[in-house]
Amino acid sequence: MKKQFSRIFLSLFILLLTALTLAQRLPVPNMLDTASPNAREIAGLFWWVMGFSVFVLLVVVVFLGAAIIRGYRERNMTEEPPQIHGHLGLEITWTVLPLLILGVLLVLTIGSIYRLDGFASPKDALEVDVLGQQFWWEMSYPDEGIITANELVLPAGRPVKLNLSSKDVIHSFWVPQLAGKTDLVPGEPRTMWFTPEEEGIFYGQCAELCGASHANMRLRVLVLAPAEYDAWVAASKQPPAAPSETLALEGQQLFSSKGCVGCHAVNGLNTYNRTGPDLSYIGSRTTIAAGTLENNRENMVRWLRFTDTVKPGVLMPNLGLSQQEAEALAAYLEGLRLPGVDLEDMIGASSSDTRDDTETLETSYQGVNQ
Ligand code: HEC
Ligand SMILES: [Cu+2]
Repeated sequence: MKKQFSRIFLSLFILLLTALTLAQRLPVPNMLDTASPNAREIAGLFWWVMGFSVFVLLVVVVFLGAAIIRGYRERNMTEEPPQIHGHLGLEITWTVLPLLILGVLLVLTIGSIYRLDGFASPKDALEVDVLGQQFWWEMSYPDEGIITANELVLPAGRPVKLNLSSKDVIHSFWVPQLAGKTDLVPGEPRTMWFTPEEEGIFYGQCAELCGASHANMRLRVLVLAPAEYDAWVAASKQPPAAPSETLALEGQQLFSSKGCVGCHAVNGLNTYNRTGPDLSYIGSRTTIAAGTLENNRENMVRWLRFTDTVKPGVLMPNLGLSQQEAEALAAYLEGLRLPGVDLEDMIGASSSDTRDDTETLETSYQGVNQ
C-alpha cells in the first residue's frame, strides 16, 4: 500500500516536472552560457563559490556519515560519548578554515568588482547612456547622437561602457550572458562595461522590483557585425520616410491630435522629452513595450487600445482609442523604419543558435495577456 502510494506520487511529480518544462519555453538566459569576457569573469567567481560550497558539503556529509555509522555499530546507550567541548585544536580548525575560504572569495570578488566597473573600461569603449524608467529603458549614444529604447544595438568585438541612471525608482540592468547586474539609482550615476563577442540577441531584464510591471521591463541587446552596426548608426541619423498610404497618413494626424506627441518623439516631427520612448524607428524594433510584445500590427493595435491591460501599472495612459484609430496609428508607426536597414534580417542572419527564441517567447506572452 505504502509502495503504491509512493509510486503514484513519483509519477505525479514527473508529470508535473514535464508540464513545467514544456510550459517554460521562454528564452531563459543562462549566466554560465557566457558571451563576453566580463560574463566569464563572473561565471568564474560562481565556480569558485560552488567549489568551496561542495567541499564544505562533502566534509560535513563525511563526518556526519561516519558518526551515524559508528553510532549504529556500537549501539552504546549507557556510556557518555567522549566530550570534546573546549578542544583547542578543533576550535582553531573550524575558525581558521572558513576564514581562509571567505578570505579567498573576498580577494577574488574585490578584484572582479574592480575590473568590471565602468572606470576600468578600455579607452576605445563605445559609450551608451542608459536611463531606467517605469517600465522601460532609454538608450542614448552621446557620440553618435542617437536615442532609442529597450533594444541596445552594439557592434561585436568592441567594448561598451554603460552610464546607468534612473529617472524614478531603483532599477537594475541585467543581461546575464554579457555582464552582471548593476543598479540604476536616481541621482547616483553608475557605470559598467563589457565586450560582446558574438553576434545575436541577448535577453535582459530589470533585476530590481520597481513596480507593478517590473517583470515586463525587459530588454534586448542586439549584437551586430561591425559593418552592420555602422549601417544602423548611419540609418539612425536620417529621418524615417514620410507616410504615403492613406491609413498611415490618417495615423500621423492622430499621432498629433491624440496627444501622443506630448510624450513621444519622432525624428523630423517633434523633439524628444524623455516622457515616453522615442518612436522614430519603432517600425524597425523587434518588440514593443520593453520586450513585452512582438512588434507586429495586431500587437500594436492591442497595445494602443488596451495599454494598461497589456502592461499593468504602465505610465502610458489608455487614451480610449477606437479600433479604427488604433489601426491607423499602427499603420503609421509600422512605417517608421530605419531607412535601408533591416534589423530583423541582420539578427536573423547572425543568430541561428537556440538563443533566437523570439517566436515561442511571443506566443506565450500572447497567451498571458489575452
Ligand atoms: C503621458 C505620456 C504618454 C502618452 C500621451 C502616450 N504615450 Fe505611448 N508610451 C508612454 C510611456 C511611458 C511608454 C513606455 C511604456 C512601457 O513600456 O512601460 C509608452 C510606450 C509606447 C509605445 C511602445 C514603445 C516602445 O519603445 O516599445 C508605443 C508604440 C506608444 N507608446 C505609442 C503611443 C501612441 C500612438 C500614443 C498616442 C495615441 C501614445 N503612445 C501616447 C507614454 C505616453
Ligand atoms: Cu525596473
